[in-house]
Amino acid sequence: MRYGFNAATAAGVSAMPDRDVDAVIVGAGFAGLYMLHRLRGMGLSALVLEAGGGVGGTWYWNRYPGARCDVESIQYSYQFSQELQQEWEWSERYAPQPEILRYAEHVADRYDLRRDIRFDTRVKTAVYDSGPGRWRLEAEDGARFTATWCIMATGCLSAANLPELPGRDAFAGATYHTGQWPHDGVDFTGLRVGVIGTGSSAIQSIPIIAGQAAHLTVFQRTPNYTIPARNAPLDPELVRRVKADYPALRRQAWRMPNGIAFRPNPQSALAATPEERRREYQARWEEGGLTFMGAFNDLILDPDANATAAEFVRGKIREIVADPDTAEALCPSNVIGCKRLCVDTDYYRTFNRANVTLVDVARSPIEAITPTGVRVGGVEHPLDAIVYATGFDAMTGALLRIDIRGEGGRALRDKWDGGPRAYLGLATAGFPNLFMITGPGSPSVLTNMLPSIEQHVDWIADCLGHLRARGLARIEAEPAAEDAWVAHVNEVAGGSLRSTCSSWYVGANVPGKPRVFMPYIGGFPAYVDRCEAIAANGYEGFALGA
Ligand code: NA7
Repeated sequence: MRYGFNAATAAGVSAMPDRDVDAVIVGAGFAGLYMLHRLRGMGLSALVLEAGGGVGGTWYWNRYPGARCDVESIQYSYQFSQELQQEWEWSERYAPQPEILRYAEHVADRYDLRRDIRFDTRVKTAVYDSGPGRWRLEAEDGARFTATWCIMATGCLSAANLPELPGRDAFAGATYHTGQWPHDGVDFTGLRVGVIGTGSSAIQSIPIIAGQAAHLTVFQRTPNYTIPARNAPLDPELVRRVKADYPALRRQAWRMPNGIAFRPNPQSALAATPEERRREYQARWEEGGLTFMGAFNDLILDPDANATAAEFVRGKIREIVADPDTAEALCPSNVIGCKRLCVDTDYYRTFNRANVTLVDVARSPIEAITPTGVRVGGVEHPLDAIVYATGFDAMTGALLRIDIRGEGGRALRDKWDGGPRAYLGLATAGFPNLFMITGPGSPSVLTNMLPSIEQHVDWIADCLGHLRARGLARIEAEPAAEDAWVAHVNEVAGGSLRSTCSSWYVGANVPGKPRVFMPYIGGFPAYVDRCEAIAANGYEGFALGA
C-alpha cells in the first residue's frame, strides 16, 4: 500500500481507518487535483481517494504506444494560474501521454497536493447517511471515510470496456487493454499481435505496434474517420505569441461550442461550390486535427452537408491505401463526426505495410478467442498477444461501478437504470451533497476537458462558499429542475447528427447499456451561461438546507 501522505499522516491514517473531512473527492485526475486545490484555498479539509498509484487519471492509465491528446497542448492545460500557464513548456503540438502525465505531476507538486491524496484506494461504496447528513465511503481495502460533501472526479472515459468474447480468458498469450497499459511498456518485437477495435486508441497505437510486431492483425467492427495530426515540435514563436496574452486565447476558447479556440468557417457546405468545398477540406486536411469539422457550419447538422466532408475523407483513404479492398473496408459509411473524430499519425498508410492485415468483423463478428488466437468466420488468426482497444463504459461507468446510495438507501444504479439523469450534469436528485465533475448532461466529452473541468470545479467551490456563508450544509437537485434539464439535453441532442449512430456517446459500445445521448450538446458558452444564471438566482432548481 502506498500513500500520498507524508509519513506522519500516513501512519495516522493506517492507525485510524475512519477519516472525517469536509469534502472527499474521488479521483486524482485533472478534475480531482484542481478541486482539492480550490477547496484547500477556501480553508476546507479535503481528501482525494485515487485508485491508481499516482496522479493524472486518464494520463496515468492510458500508456499505450502513441497515446497523446487530440486537443493541442497549448489549449489542453489549466488556466486558473497565470504563473502555471506561463512556466509550463509543451514540446509538441499534441503532447504525448508521458508529457501530460508529467504536467499533472508538476501541478500536484507545485501546489503540494499529494499530502491529501490517498493512492491505491479504489472506492467501493458511497452511502449518504441522512441522520447526520454525511457521506460514508468505503474503499476496497476496507478503509472508511466520512465527509459532508462527496465530489466525484471519476472521469468520463476511465472504466475500461473489455468485451465478453467467448474464450477470452483462455488465451495463452499476453493480453492488454489500452486503458490499463503496463507502466514499463510492452515490446512487441517479433510477435504476432492482434488489435481489437479501431477507435482513437487503436488508431494512435496501430502504426507504432505495426512498426514493432512481426505481424499485426487489426479486427475492425466499424471503420472510423481520422484526420492527420500533423504533429510537430511546437513553434517557439507561436508559444511566445500565445504566452504574451494567454487570457485572450482562453477567452476566445470560452466562446466556442467545444471550448477550443479555432477558426470556424461560418459558411454552409451546401452554399459553397464543389471546388470551394474541396479547397476548404484540403486546407484543413493539410492543417491537421479536429478543426476539420469546422470547415463549414452545417457539417454536424445537415446530412447532405456532412456527406460532402465524409466523401472527401473517403477519397483520401482510397488515395492512401494501395489495396482497393482494404481501402474500401477502411472507408466509413456513417456520418463524419458522429463518433468522435480521430486524429492520427500514419494510420491509413500503415495498412500498406506487408506485415499488417485488416479483418472486417462487422458482418462476421469475432466467434471466439482461442488459446492461440482469434477466430472469425471459421478462420483462426494465430496470435502471441492481443490488444483490446475496445474503449470505455463512458460517462456513467466509473460512477456506477461504485455502489452509490442516496436518500433512503436508493442506489444510483437503480435511479439510472434507464440512462443517467442529472441536473446540469453536476448533481442528481435524491443524492444530497453529491457533485459530479463533468457528469452526464454536461458538455464534458464534447469539449476540451480542461476548461470544462475548471468551470465545474469553480462552480462547485463557489456553491460551497455560498452555502457556508449562509450557514447551510445541504444541497440537492430538485426533481422538477432535473427533469427539465434532462428533457433539454435530449432535445438539443435530437437536433444534431451526433445522436444518430452507435457511439459511446449513446452507450452503444457496452451491451445492455441504455441508449441515451449522454453529454450536453448545446455548446459550452450556453451551458456556462446557464450555470452562472442558476448560481446568480440563489442556486435555482436546488433545494438548500441547514
Ligand atoms: P472507442 O472509441 O470506444 O473505440 C473502441 C473500439 O473497439 C471501436 O472500434 C469498437 O467498435 C471496438 N469494439 C468494442 N467492442 C468490440 C467487440 N466486441 N468486437 C469488436 N470490436 C469492438 O475507444 P477508444 O479507447 O479508442 O477511444 C475512446 C475515447 O478516448 C476517444 O473517443 C477519445 O475521446 C479518447 P464499434 O465502433 O463499437 O463498432
